[in-house]
Amino acid sequence: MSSSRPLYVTQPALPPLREFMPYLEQIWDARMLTNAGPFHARFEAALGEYLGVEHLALFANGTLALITALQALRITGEVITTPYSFVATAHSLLWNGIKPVFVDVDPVTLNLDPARIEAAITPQTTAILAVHVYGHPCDLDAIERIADTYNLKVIYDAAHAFGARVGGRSLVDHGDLSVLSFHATKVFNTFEGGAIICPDARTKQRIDRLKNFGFVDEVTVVAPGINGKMNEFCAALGLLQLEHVDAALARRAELARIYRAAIDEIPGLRCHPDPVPEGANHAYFPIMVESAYPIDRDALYQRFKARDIHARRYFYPLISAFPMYRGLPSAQPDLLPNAVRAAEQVLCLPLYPDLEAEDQARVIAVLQEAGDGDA
Ligand code: T4K
Repeated sequence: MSSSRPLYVTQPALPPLREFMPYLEQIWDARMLTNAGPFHARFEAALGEYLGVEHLALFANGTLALITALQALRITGEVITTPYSFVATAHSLLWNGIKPVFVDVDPVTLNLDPARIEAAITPQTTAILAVHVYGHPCDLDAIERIADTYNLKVIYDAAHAFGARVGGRSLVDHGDLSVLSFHATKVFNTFEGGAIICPDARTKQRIDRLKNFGFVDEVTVVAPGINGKMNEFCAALGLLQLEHVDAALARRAELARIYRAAIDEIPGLRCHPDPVPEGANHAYFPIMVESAYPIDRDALYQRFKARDIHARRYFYPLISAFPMYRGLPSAQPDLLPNAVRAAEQVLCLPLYPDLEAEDQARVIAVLQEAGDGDA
């Protein structure tokens, strides 16, 4: 007998509340709520160890981390980026007075297409802001080659990439800086949160100052920094979440395997990407609804909605279609055919560690019925 509860694209993974209570008691006792408290220090160290990186700075959320990452590298002028992402990616550029230059995505990975980057470089270009969309790696080598050739910085928006690995190494350990999000909807959450992974202690020091208003000491401010600090509640939760994240990743992989096996049998639907890269974190489960399927992506989205299943069209509309971007020459849809197609075809299905087998079966049944042409 199938359930009829509403299903969302994700549901935050949380540890048992009883496990969190001792952490809360410690915060209450210490009365240290934020500004680099003891849990902040412990979580930062434990997270670095988990990710296999030496230097990182915690943030209140991924967007503030992105904004600060650009400031930390003193990025100005034009930055090459992708239209196929969450809007925070490009907004971080506008917040810094930087002009985004959109470049189309690769049709297979849906990440920034390195083959199209060089043509977009001008004397004003200072950096590439690429996104590991759905946690799948960008073409790291090709992007690095271009950055080296043209003396550009590389920032990876790795908001989706927690726990993903490439060649046995953490995916966030690439580029000049990588930025994580620990938002409630992410693979690893601290309610709200984020981090910048950086190459050395000096860069970390600069980032730590920038996220604390630019303070160096009680009386010295060296930059117009923002308030990007992670508080003790979120840091304590993060510390505890680390104990559970491997089980959550394993459960995601299992659910993804079940989806793939079912969807491979349905003509007109394609799992993205196919095959799934080695070391994937299964942060999302995107499918492409192609023309051979009896109904289009939006009709399928509505059909799910009518059954209280809230799949999401990540990422539609494209960032380049929003009012603050669509006037840019690089935002013209005919220059971004692969991103436009993806925005029309992709639907992200519910995927989270607590997704019950019967609920996943409900999702698959909708795909099968619509695929059979049933009304
Ligand atoms: N770069 C990229 C590539 C990103 O994807 C993001 C964020 C960022 C940067 C910025 O990082 P942060 O500043 O957020 O740390 C969500 C998230 O708000 C956003 O974090 C995320 N990307 C984006 C892809 O998705 P919405 O507006 O789609 O979320 P919302 O509230 O509709 O949530 C989706 C579903 O999740 C809901 O239908 C129900 C469920 N849900 C959600 C929340 C917040 C829960 O069950 N519990 C919850 O607490 O943007």
